[in-house]
Amino acid sequence: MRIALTIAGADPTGGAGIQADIKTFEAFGVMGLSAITALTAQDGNAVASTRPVSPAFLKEQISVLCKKFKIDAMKIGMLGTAKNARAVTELIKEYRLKNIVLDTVLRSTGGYPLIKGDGIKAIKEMLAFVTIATPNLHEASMISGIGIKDTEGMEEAAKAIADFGPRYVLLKGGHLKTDPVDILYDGKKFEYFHGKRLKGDAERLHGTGCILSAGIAAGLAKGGSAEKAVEGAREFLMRVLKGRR
Ligand code: PXL
Repeated sequence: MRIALTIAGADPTGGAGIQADIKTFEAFGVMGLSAITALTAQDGNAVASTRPVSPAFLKEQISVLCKKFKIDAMKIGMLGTAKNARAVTELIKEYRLKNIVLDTVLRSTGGYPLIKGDGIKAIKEMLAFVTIATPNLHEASMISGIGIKDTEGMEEAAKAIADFGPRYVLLKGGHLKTDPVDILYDGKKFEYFHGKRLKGDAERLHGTGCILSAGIAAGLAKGGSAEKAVEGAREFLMRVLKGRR
């Protein structure tokens, strides 16, 4: 069985974070390992507070797993602190980890900050070592410094983020005013993934980014191309959301 590791925060509702990632890995038939960056107290609508673990303990969780298992792919989500982000980057280099999906989580759907300290700087440093970065519109603006209103702005921001070094950028346009579209940039060309606007409250929709990035990691773990992994993860996410209605 192929193995995927998620490095992310714990969500007691199971809708996002580690719990959502493990469920996603299982659904793809991939064995899921996890290292927890932070605990969160939340009800699915609003995050009440978070408790990041120390960078030393996060490194220990990951190192112990890396020594025992051959990790085929990994997903990185909420990091909790800039220090935790830097600790993970060090381990990616140390263990030469590959097939990495970085969900550039900055805040919760409700707006609660999920990375403390200079998180954006630490995430920018990590970008050079990842296979696919999956920013949403807000994260892409914060990382690229480019205001995004439409797909033209998305393409511009994707190029700016690609300059930090990830092999691919999947810029998620779920928060566009028009129909949602995700754009995959491979450094040369753009592939558009068109979707339908879903209506729903934050409770039903929170965690969509987590499920998508975990699904992509599962696809990569199984040996699929980035394009196929994105396609498979998008289909899976739509099925999950329809089931939550
Ligand atoms: O969707 C971002 C996110 C990531 N990770 C955890 C979360 C959330 C949003 O609530 O709780 C643990």
